[in-house]
Amino acid sequence: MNKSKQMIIRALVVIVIISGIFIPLTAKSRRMKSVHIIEILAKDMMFNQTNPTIYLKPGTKVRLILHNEDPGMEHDLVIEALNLKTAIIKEGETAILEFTVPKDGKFAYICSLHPRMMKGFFMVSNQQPDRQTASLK
Ligand SMILES: [Cu+2]
Repeated sequence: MNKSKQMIIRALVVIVIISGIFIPLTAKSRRMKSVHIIEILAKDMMFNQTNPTIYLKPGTKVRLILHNEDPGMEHDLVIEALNLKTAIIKEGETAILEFTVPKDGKFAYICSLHPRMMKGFFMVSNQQPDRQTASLK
């Protein structure tokens, strides 16, 4: 093997090592940036006071953070159609659901302990703007 071939091989090895380090990093930071955070406060037997409709696009990565600030009450958040549920939490506790929005549709979210009073909807569509009507307080 002559010297120039050795140098080419060495350069290729360096490129492989560098891309092996950086590609996973950039992919990871892109993933983290695109997570859509939804904060929901369970209080006075409601989610965010109004059980808001939350608009999402299919494929959105969601981190749903449920806080319970309802004295003496336990709550959870269940999306039956997507087979998702938080733990049942007490006042002062927080539960997190992470999921990828799968498809177009209208999906109810409820508190399984108070499904009549605590019920809202996720509207999933590419037509809707990617906005969140839910506000924390
Ligand atoms: Cu409840």
